[in-house]
Amino acid sequence: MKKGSAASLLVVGLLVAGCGGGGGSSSGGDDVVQMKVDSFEPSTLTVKSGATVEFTNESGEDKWPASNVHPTHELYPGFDAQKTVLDGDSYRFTFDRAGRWGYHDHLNPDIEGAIVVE
Ligand SMILES: [Cu+2]
Repeated sequence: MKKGSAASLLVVGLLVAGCGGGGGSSSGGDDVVQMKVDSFEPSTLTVKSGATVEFTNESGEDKWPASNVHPTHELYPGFDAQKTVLDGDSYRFTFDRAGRWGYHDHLNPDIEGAIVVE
């Protein structure tokens, strides 16, 4: 007759304290397009469907990112800041339609870029 031995379990409670505090760098999950004086950087940005792209104004001037085609912006309705984005400010838009979406600076339509949504 075998005698069962009672195994004692050592329960070790591990507290995993996430990644709190610290110096949070600006490496968020968003995709970023920098709006420069005379260009968008990168000029073409590829993102996954559903991604939110942040257009940051670092130009020192007013900017207005909007879908082509100027001036009606009907290529991708909704993709339009609809107002001036001031220097240091930003505009965010969530892309959920696959395709290649050309856009421009509505205040300076020669400045163009594209968002490729996969
Ligand atoms: Cu326009």
